[in-house]
Amino acid sequence: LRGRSLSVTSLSGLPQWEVEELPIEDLLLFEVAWEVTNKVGGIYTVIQTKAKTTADEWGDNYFLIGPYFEHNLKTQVEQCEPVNDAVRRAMDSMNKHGCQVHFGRWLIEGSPYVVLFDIGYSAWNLDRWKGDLWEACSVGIPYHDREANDMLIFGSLTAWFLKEVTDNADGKHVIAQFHEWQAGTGLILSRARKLPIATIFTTHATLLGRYLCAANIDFYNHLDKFNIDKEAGERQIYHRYCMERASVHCAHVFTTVSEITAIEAEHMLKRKPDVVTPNGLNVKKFSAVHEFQNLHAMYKARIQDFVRGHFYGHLDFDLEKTLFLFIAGRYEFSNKGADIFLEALSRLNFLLRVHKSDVTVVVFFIMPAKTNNFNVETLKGQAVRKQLWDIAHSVKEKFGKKLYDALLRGEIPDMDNILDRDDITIMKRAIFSTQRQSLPPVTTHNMIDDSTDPILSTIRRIGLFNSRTDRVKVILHPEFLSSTSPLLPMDYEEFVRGCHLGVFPSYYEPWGYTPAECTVMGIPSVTTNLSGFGCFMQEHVADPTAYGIYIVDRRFRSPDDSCNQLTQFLYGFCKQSRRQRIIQRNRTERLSDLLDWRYLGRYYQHARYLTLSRAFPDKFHMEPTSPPTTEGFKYPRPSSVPPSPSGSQVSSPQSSDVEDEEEDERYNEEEEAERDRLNIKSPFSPGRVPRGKKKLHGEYKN
Ligand code: G6P
Ligand code: 1S3
Repeated sequence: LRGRSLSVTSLSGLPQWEVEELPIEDLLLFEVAWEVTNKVGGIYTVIQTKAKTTADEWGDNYFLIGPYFEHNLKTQVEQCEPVNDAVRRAMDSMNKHGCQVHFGRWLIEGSPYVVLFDIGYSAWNLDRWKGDLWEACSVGIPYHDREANDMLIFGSLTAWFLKEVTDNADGKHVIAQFHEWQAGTGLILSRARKLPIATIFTTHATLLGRYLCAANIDFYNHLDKFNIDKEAGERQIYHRYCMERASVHCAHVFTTVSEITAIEAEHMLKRKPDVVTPNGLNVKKFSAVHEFQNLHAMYKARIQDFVRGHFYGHLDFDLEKTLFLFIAGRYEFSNKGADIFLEALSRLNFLLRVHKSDVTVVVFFIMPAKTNNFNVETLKGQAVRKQLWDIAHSVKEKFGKKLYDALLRGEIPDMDNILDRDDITIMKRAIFSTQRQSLPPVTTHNMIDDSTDPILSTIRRIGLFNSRTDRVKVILHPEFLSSTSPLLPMDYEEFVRGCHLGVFPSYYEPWGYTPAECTVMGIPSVTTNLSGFGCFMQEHVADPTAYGIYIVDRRFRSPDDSCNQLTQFLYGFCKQSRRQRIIQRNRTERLSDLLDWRYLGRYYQHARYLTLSRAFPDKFHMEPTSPPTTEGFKYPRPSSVPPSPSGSQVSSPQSSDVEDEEEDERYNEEEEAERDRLNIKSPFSPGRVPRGKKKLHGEYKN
């Protein structure tokens, strides 16, 4: 009988924690998800960012299972032969029986092994497998739901594969973790066939939660009142909901990504999750703090260039006093909070105008919708900018040459005549060409559903048309960003770094990676107390606002009050000085340890141990104990922020005018002191490590 053995580990600034040590050499771990090598949404980010820490821990005994798509395989996977005997035999057997199973290393950090099933190739089994599912749990899938049918094939292949693996596992115990309902059928069938595996089911959102919230229902105040079977039936997702619910109840261990989704799952799926596994990121720290600040300046310059082109002829605002805000993600208008964001922007526009602020706000909406490519006006803007740049450059060259020649002759040139008539004419023509009859466009693409698109319709209603008097300008970019775009050639990470604030006032957001990604890049963001991330930050940071995490209350306030609160956050942000923004970015970046998989991965470790102890109680023993917790640990309020109530009302680093050197010095000392405080005051900290020394295995090393 193997007892629970623990080891202690730590990450700077955070309390130490215990890790359940598993006999990895005697185990095989499989993680199953539709998004393995296949980017659809947030689950891809979970799997891809977590791969490194899991592969580091599990080595060659870790495998990801996903669907095969030719393009994904060619671009992301290096094919190879499996070294593991059980996996090789399972693949051989399936391939011999008319399946196509691919194997290789996924070319991401950690390069984990992937097993990919060709769904189309095995589709001829569909009817038989529908019968199997019916026998296992009496769930039928209608023929017209192509996605659910694909998931059944995927699940059937997974269960088949796991059967072959366990037949050949040579005494090794198998853990299989299934993500979301799409992978759930594999779990249901494995359990119905009594395969000797320890299972975990992880939900990243509930089907009903997503649907009900999108219908603008007051979801969180009625959680216990829904007739969920009826709701699922009315929305024609009854079979999917059954697949989801069966997966949840078949699993030895059920997990979800946040406390708020745990409550939702209890009501929508009728099982309380055993473990909450918050989503992390693969955090890479720069050795010097100023490096990420430099990146901000560099990428901001690229965004400024784009804005110069987009607003040509209307560039009567100062780009040095222009803030870039953005919202990004799946286009779910109200779930992602685009509705209240637009309303708040309209109020912000009013406030900036009446207070005669010299700040301009340019807001990007990066949400993919159906389009017919870029529109002409937008492309023209960038062409005009390029033309002006070329003209300025050639005139500058001529000017420079004349100046140089004059200096060589020992003369100061006659400045009035240094430009000839032709130069002036070219420049005048260029200025004339920048005149435009229309306002700078609100969208960069030709939208297919232009008249019914919810963002555009709202913009029409609130009248944010990018006119000269507007202090808030809006740009809808209905396509994900790419460094090969002819319009805005930046990838998402570069774009985020160049912006000032990410705004994600979601109503339905089980976790919410977008604000988390902002945080690790040192960019402040707005989130809500209905998002998993927002609740997590509220729990672990004493004054999130001071760290650049603005949490809108969408749970206990009316929509109008939430919108006012958001407006106040945005207006407060606009009032900050550059120095205050720099200080705030430093603080935001400091929270990234909290979001590191090296820290959050322990919840997955705990879930794995728990499932082993439930599936194989005679081999793995676990004392009844609660999951790992950081209860009581909070990032303290930064020392320059005064105690509440005044401190909690202001949104930013407090210093009044902090532009001189003395203030810089004070700031640096304050930073140092805070870092120390984090180490000393943590209730978990066993003692202070002397500065300049690192504690390794209980010993101080230089
Ligand atoms: C970074 C750079 C500074 C730059 C600043 C601009 O901190 O290191 O050189 O002045 O960004 O900040 P802002 O918030 O105005 O974009
Ligand atoms: C879901 O993706 P979504 O954007 O549809 O899963 C993500 C990963 O767990 C999570 O961050 C997000 O909130 C969910 O909504």
